[in-house]
Amino acid sequence: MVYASTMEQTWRWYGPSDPVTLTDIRQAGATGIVNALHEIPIGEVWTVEDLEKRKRLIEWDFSSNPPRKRGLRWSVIESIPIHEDIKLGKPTRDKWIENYKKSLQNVGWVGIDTVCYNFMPVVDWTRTNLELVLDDGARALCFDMIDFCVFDVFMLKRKDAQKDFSDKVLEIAHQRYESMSDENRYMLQKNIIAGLPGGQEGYTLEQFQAKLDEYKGIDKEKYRENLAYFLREIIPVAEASGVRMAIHPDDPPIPLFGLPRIVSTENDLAFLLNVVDSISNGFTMCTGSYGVRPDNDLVGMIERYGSKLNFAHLRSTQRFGEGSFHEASHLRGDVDMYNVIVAILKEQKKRHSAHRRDEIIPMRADHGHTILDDLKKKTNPGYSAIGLLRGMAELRGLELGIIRSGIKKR
Ligand code: DNO
Repeated sequence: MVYASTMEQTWRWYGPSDPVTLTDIRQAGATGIVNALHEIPIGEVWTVEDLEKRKRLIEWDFSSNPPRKRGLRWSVIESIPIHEDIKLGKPTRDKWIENYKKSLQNVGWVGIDTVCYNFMPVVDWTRTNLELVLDDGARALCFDMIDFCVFDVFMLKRKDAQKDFSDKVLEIAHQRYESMSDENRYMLQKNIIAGLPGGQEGYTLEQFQAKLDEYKGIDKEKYRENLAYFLREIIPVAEASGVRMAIHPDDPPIPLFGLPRIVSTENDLAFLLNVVDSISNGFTMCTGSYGVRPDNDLVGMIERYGSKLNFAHLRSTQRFGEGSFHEASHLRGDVDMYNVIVAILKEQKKRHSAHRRDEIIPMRADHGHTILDDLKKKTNPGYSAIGLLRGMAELRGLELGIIRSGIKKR
């Protein structure tokens, strides 16, 4: 049989208030936990004490006497959010960058080796509907360009917003806006700007507009410079601390609200990986985010930049209409999951031959459908247990099949 190691199966846990428990995650077959100290205000230092406390909670079960290991390790932090002053390139950024460096040193000190983060301005991941009902009755997250246009042009009334949409989208959006109830309009606003789990912050309409205004004058080039400045500062510290950074792509990978987006394409990736050439300056291959753009060649991106692939979010999306998509089940939709996994496993083999210590790449099933019993429960959108369990089970089965049949692109 061919030698090949499997990826590390991880699961995003939102902390003690997550309805999905660590025991559930263990039973789902994951061995790695993806977690963040969401309670720490953006920009503040993550202390060794706080990190160790959370690590103990994740890795040890104190309900038994004596306490025993749960069989889970805190493998990835997702995310240490970046203060807006850094993104905006304000003079005060240096103070926040110093804090970020301290956090990374502390992360390395407690033995966590991967940090996922993003450089999206103002909004983190964005969806217009968190409960799209699919034809099998499952609920899925959705980004509908018409609804997005309704919000941007007719509710937020952003200056010149109509220039960002086609005439067709504008016309349908206008009709839809007119026919929407106040409650539906409120729900749409809430979905877009009130903050999704793990995202940055929530805003009111006025706060949101004020945030957007701060970005006036920051175009793509300037924004790239701000990211480059940040990377030049923090990557050497990450490297010295044994921490691998994994930048998450823009979700969705297109400009929103006239804001610059710089992690959406292969060209963007090439730019940022080039700023500092280090294994610590790596990326998250989020197949669902990059995969929304038909011009992104996911398999090629892994083949070309795999040595810097530090984390994988495996999920698929289904495009529809003009720029819209919903989350598909993990092996369906637009993502060629078979060849994505082949490419990742090939990268692991290369690392094995090169005796790299980070041979095993952590992956997690991302954004499951809400199905079965979870339809009756309160869950974190995209992160209900059963949907993710289904996704993870499908992915691990596919991975095993690929390994047993010799890891060949097909
Ligand atoms: C959503 C996630 C994002 C991601 C951050 C990474 O499910 O993929 O919130 O965690 O963008 O910084």
